[in-house]
Amino acid sequence: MKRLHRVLFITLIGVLLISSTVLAAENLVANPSFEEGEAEGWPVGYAGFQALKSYGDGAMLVKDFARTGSWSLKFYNPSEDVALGLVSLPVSAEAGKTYKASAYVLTEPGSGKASLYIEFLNEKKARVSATWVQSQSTDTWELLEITEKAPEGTAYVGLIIYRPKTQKGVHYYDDLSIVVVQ
Ligand SMILES: [Ca+2]
Repeated sequence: MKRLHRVLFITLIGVLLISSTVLAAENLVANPSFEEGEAEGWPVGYAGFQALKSYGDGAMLVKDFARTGSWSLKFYNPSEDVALGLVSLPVSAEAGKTYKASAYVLTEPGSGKASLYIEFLNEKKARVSATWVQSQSTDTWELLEITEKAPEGTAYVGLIIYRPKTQKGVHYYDDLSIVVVQ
């Protein structure tokens, strides 16, 4: 009986730990798996960054590959060489808190590297800071992750999936997230 109590107690602690982890890991990104939007169009909850202004400029929702759900976002070579970037809609953030941004990317063989940025913005939604990681460009779904403390002046956080015009080819993105880690 004593042993059973101990097992129950350990199980209870385990359940509590798992619950708190799940709560702590709430994803702040809207439409993180790209399941909302128009086929071969634009995902709901994102805006174009820099040269990417409209449909057909090098990014679209496709069903060719998906890590979860049915859809992913495809970056491809548009008619001319341009940088490609999509920004998640900024969500409220607090200076001093630490945030982790992540995304999965699948690279077509022979393509360049894909990048993920975490961006902190002030109250006017102007950039306070941005840091980034680059893919290894493997041919399986690769996790890109970046963890940063929100600097002084932060009011919002967002992520950017980005490819400079020197990195050509085809990349698929799926399962984006921003979580508070502490
Ligand atoms: Ca998806």
